[in-house]
Amino acid sequence: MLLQNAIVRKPGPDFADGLTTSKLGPPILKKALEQHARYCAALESCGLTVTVLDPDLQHPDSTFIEDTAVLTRSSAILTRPGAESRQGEVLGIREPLARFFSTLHEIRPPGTLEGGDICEVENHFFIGISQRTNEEGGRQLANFLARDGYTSSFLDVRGMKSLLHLKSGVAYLGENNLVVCGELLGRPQFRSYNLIPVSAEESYAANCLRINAHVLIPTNSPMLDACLKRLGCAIVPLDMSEFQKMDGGLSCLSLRF
Ligand code: CIR
Repeated sequence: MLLQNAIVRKPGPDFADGLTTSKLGPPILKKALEQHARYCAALESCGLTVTVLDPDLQHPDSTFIEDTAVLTRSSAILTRPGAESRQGEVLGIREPLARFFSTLHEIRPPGTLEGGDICEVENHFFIGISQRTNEEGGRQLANFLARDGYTSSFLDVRGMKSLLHLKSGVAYLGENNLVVCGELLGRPQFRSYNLIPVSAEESYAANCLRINAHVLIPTNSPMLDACLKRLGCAIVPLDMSEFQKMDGGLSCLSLRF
């Protein structure tokens, strides 16, 4: 699918107060803002028009905007993050999405769902059931997706403590190519794909991002870089160090459509 737009939100002054499990130390805001600006420039160089939203001063994790919505060709589904401190972020994405989508749905309690758990593969959506997305949230999403003509299936990743979200460990690059890390490699649901394994040392790079003719990957992922180049991918490497410190990867910094 040709992507044309992205919505991003700049990190705010309290970015370092967000949720994290990483032991990489506190992020440096100035550096995060520079990395964010380069991320936006990379999206533009891949052909996207980027809408940049102001920081949400109430929500330190709100730069990880992917978690607040799931987008299809014809509708936007506002999520209900499983992390309570993030639930208020959704309010701030309704109006920006309404500029582009005439149909908006929302995940309602007791459902919880974060966009990082949703992996779109052609006309199918894998819905990760995780610490953040529950089965009720997954069922509500599956119903909205079915109305728009998509199929979906659940993938339980609750046992995989190293994964915050499903997409922390898997990325679809088109043409049947699926980048997959760790235990997810053995999942029967992925058997029909051309699996591109990511080693444990480079597990952070499993969250890479295809945008039209390019694939964005984090810097310092030489094995994945070489592997994707062999497949003919045009790679855009991006330094994501400050976002990694807050458990965020390439996909979580934008909503793309
Ligand atoms: C969180 O723990 O919710 C944020 N600090 C990171 C969210 C990353 N989101 C994503 O991978 N989709």
